[in-house]
Amino acid sequence: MNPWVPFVVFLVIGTAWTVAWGWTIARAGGPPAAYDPIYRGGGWIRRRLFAALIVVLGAAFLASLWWLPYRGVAASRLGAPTARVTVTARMWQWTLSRTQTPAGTPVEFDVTSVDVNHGFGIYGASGHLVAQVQAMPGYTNHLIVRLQPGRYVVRCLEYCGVPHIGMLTAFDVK
Ligand SMILES: [Cu+2]
Repeated sequence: MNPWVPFVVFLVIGTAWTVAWGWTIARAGGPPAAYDPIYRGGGWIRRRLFAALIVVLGAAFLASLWWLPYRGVAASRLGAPTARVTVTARMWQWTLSRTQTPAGTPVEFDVTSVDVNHGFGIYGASGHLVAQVQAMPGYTNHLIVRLQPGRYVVRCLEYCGVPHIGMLTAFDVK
């Protein structure tokens, strides 16, 4: 997308919004109105809008559980992992227990760190981020993914020092 498009959209909407507010404020002259009648009328609408918001957000929350990357959710969606890769992060390198994983089947990455927080990011051949999880000291995060054949690059997604940019490795999916 052309980067000017969101800028122009923001500018047009922001200008319209500002003009609308300015126009409303300019028209709102005279003595202050009594608060109670306004609150009684508006409160009725607010309570119903709030209830509707709770219903919509609750439904969105429940629907989004399906996409959560947590181990149980991912395993129920993709199936039980058939391969496991232990991933250990340290400043400033990755150690993978294997550098080749099977294609088209769920693979579990057990990710931890021995020093500081790192971000385990798997990038596909076209350079886009496929999956990611935090690499945390004293804790193991589980990432279950099903990958297509190809070479994948692992980059650190959490700034962990000056050599952070060079903290990468790769593995093959066959
Ligand atoms: Cu890093």
